[in-house]
Amino acid sequence: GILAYAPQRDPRRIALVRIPATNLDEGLLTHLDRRPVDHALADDQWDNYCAALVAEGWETVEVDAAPDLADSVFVEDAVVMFGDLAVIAHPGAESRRPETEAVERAVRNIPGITVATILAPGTLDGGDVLKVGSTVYVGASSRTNAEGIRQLRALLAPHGYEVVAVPLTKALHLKSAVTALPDGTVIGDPERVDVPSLFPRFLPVREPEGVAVVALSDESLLMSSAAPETAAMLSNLGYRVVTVDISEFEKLEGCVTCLSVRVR
Ligand code: CIR
Repeated sequence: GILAYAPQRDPRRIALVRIPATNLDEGLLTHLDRRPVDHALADDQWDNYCAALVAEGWETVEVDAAPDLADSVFVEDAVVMFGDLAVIAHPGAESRRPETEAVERAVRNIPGITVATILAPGTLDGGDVLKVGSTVYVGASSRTNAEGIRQLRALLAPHGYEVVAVPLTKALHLKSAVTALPDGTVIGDPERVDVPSLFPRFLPVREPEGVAVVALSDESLLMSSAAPETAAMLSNLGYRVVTVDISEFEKLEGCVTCLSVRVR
């Protein structure tokens, strides 16, 4: 007869993404001068980015489009995942605040997710939050304020995470300056973080676009094709590196991490 022999199913690996707005070229700029954005190319690059996630075993879930929210494609800033806990951000830039509503809706549709929210006067952008194991580095940036950091610390304490706040005056977001390899090594530009020695294992990289890596699994990384030296260095360290061209998003101070939220 047929025995109750449940096949081992892989847990769903979901990545939230959001299609670029029609006014993408009006996205906020802090450190870069405005350069023309090629919309058709941006759409192609976004498709390729999503395809790269799918090819690596991620299921992409689209947040409802927000055609008039220029920065909405940078979905990472609107929510941060800590296992089953979703923390809805309160973006530091006023123009980005309407982004969170549909992101929250999308997150609530995923079974098993609990939702918490950063509230005014607290501000927090997801791009300022870097998880390394149970340590959560948070950039005190122009977008994330002390109250936002306090709220995140209080929300995460019962879940066993330690929030380590990091002064950040030379980059837009913490993750525009540093990200983490699957083994917990923090890689980034020592010139763009105020105090690089705050990170116990720090690997400096030279290319500006090389600071951003998305850990797709324990052995594979997603990176921008604009950082070939860094890609070669990381592949020498034993990682399989997948690259995507995201030039149009880089013109708007976005990077590989900002274009998706990995639910994990
Ligand atoms: C902004 O200024 O908010 C957008 N133009 C770029 C956001 C990039 N997000 C990120 O680094 N996490």
